[in-house]
Amino acid sequence: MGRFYITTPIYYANDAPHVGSAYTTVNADALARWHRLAGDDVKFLTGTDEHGQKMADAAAKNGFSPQEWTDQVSERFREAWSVLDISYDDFIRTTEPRHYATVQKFLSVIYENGYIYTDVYKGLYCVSCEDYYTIEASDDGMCPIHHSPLTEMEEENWFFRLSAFEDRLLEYYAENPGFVTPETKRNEALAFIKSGLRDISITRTSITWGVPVPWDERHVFYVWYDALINYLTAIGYGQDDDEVAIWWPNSHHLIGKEIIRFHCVWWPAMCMAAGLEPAHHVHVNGWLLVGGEKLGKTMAAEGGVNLTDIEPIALTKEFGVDPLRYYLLRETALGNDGEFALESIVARYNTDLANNLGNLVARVTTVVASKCASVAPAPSGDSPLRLAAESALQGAAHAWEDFAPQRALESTWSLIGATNAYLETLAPWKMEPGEQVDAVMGDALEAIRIVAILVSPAMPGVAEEIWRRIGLTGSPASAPFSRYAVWGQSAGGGRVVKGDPLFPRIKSDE
Ligand code: ME8
Repeated sequence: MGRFYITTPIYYANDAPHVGSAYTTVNADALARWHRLAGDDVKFLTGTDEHGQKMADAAAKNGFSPQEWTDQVSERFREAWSVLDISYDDFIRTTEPRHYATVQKFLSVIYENGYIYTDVYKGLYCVSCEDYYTIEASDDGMCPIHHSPLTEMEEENWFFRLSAFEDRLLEYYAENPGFVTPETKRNEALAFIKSGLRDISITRTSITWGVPVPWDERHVFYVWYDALINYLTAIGYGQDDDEVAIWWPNSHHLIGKEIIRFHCVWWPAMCMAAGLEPAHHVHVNGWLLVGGEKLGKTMAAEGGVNLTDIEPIALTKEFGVDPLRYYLLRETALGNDGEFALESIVARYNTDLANNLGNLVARVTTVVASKCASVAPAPSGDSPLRLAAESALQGAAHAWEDFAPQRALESTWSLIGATNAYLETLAPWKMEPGEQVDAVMGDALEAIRIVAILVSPAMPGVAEEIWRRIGLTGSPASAPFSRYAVWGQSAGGGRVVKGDPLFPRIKSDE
């Protein structure tokens, strides 16, 4: 049995979740579910990032204190994740006392190790990014991501000696080629390190909404510097060394590509400065785009898109929870950018879900009802579908291990396709009740059983429903799949139920 500690970025609690935040969260959830299915001991962490200028501004604009505001918004994230069936084990808020304790402890170690010093900082700041830009990196004085004017800031701050870690980071990357995936994103991080690292300002005196600096109470930590440490708070850094020793070497951060620099440069350097190995692995996802632009809250606020079009709960009402999850996992490789469009959700739904999966389950349950008196026949040992099932299982397992839900689902759908083709060739619906039809349906039911197991990380609700319809007890998510998803495990005899269509077709506008 392995261990798998998966984290999402902690989302800014300045505004409600949108489908971009749901994208990373659903992917992390499916990966967590796969690893539980594989029999691993899993810890899945998500949460909200609640400090910083942006939060203080959003609270003031809405007439609340920062704490009142983040209480409300953080709750909206929990609600959205509950609707989306996100199986997190821990939800962290950076305003919790446990986080303050870990941040102060971790940063005191770095301070004592001599990597923090004081100086004056001057630069161009983007409040939406909570980040400084050099004039060269800016877009003519504007933020290259938000296209809003950058503000000149000058502060006496505490600094982290990031420049001291250039060589050690390069060494670490060389020794750990799988630290950042995919390769293109690893190269981006490496290019950044090789371009030369400047020390970073890690505290603020301009705001009070943050974690106080233990050795200088006039300052609070800069929001990014406190946020990254959440990954250690959740495993008890400073409180429980055993927990850290168990989980940290098995840590996987899933992040969006705009925060590579923080997670792949700053964060490993911070860990090194504190005498801790960096996280085990960072996987970088691309962006969901609308009209080529990153889909997000700022965009909605600027009127670029209709907020209701990107609100996850509204989308689940329109398409269903599992179909939305399926779309987010299946449409784009986790690492690439992809255009988000309601028409593509409809197309995926009608093709993959209604025509392929839904149709397969409907056909099989209907024929078993009419030709086998609704009792599931047992599978045969040497069915031609056996090979298709074994190869789908193997393909899916490798893909999930590689952080490639899209490929895992393609592999799963290859078994759905093979089973539909098998049924079309043999046309059991034309056969008389008897041994022949029993043999075909026993094999088709076995293929569907394995499909239900393989789709369960992506569509947990649908998988349970299929399980029930093909007359099985227990759950498709019972681990470990290596024993469970093997051809010939079911003995037959269950009561098969014909239900309403799993995925009623959606009429598209065209
Ligand atoms: O950056 N496409 O929080 P955030 C894909 N608080 N993923 C998207 C997306 C899109 N259009 N929009 C957002 C922060 N995301 C910090 C993180 S971690 C220590 C601190 C996802 O609310 C993606 O994972 O801006 C991105 O990295 C994250 O949401 C940013 O969320």
